[in-house]
Amino acid sequence: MNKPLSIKDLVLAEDKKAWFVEARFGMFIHWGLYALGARHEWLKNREEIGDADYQKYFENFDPDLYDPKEWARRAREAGMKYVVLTSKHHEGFCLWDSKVTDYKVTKTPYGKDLIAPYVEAFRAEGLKVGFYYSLIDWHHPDFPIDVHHPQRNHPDAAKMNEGRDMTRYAAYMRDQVRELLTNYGKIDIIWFDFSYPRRSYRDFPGKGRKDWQSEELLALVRELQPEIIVNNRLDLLDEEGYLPDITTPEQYTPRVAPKVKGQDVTWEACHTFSGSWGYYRDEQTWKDPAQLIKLLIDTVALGGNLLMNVGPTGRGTFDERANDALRVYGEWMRLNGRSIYGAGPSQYAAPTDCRFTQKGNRLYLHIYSWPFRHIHIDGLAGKVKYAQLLHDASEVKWLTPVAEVDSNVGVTVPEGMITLELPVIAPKVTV
Ligand code: JFZ
Repeated sequence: MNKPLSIKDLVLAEDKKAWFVEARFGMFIHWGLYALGARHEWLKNREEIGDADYQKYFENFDPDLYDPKEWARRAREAGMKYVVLTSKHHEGFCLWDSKVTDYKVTKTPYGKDLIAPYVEAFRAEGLKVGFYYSLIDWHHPDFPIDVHHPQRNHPDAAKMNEGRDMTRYAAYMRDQVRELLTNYGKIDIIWFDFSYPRRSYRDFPGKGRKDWQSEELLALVRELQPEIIVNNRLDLLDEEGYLPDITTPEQYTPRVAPKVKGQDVTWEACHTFSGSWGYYRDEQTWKDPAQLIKLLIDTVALGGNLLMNVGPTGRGTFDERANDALRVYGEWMRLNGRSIYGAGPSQYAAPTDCRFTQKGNRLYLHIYSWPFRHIHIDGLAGKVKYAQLLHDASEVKWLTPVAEVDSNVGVTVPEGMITLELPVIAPKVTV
């Protein structure tokens, strides 16, 4: 190792993240051997399955209906502007023809690389393209058995750990990341997952920056793809609060915008349609249309992005329930996209059961529930130049304050979950 690398020098300049903030909405895709188990991408861990028993998924992996052009079209029609696919999830299986392992798609019955057609198809639809890459690896012989490993309760776990060499595994990751970031043209995002430095268990320590050699990994990423956005799960954060490049709250939308060391950060919430990330055939917890739309609005109203997940099936298709959810987004975004793209939090406080998003002098009032005729909006007296429903550009009468009304201004709105567009007088808002 040469001189210590400074995190500050390895974070991406703010202006290189402008496209990401503008985009606001992306597609996550979790796909791997676990699609065949069809009961959560952690099934190998949850059911403590050994390599020999997990091998059936490898031997039967044959997604004959894989058509990334269709995936990309569906993502674009949903209004999504970027995509992140699991090139390797925790199970260790690689969706590309990696030269440093045989645990890869080209050795399965399918026999072909999945990554190049993915990159090409999504680029052709105009989306930015990213890779998820798991730091955790439940298959690699050098990855130690630890708290998250399927074999953690194996009676011989300690013995099985002998000779496993994390340094070799870190070099393996660099080799793979080099392949991913060299062979597929410009890549816009890399999403490492995940560190747990404080989660030790029995004799098994957690893992973080020293184990992954995160500085070296990040330096390599920057060398190969100078403009790539890197997520924050490498356990890298220096005293001044520098860390790469986006903060990633998972399966919850924060109540307030997340901050790191008191500073605003670029952030992205990731969510699922049904609870698990990998395809889960029998899962009963699919989000309904209102939940889906509110997730997106809630996120943008706080200044974040939403990365919404699809778990394709073992045949390579999107499940019809996922397609339905994508269509919900598509229909809503076609009419309301301009309250989302490039929009962010408002300086104004939204009324009860509403959210504001704002873009320049346009204020968007997202009405989540029927307000019994009037919505009273504080703080906008004398500021609103015009008001219209967003979906049909129909004028809405902006009421002047009257003594009997307990608020200064308001509008009368029709029933339903709708968005109002209010051009207001030049507020100063940075998104
Ligand atoms: C991780 C993965 O384990 C999961 O399968 C999925 O890929 C998701 C997007 O990312 O999930 C996590 C990561 C970190 C924690 C919990 C779940 N954590 O630190 O508690």
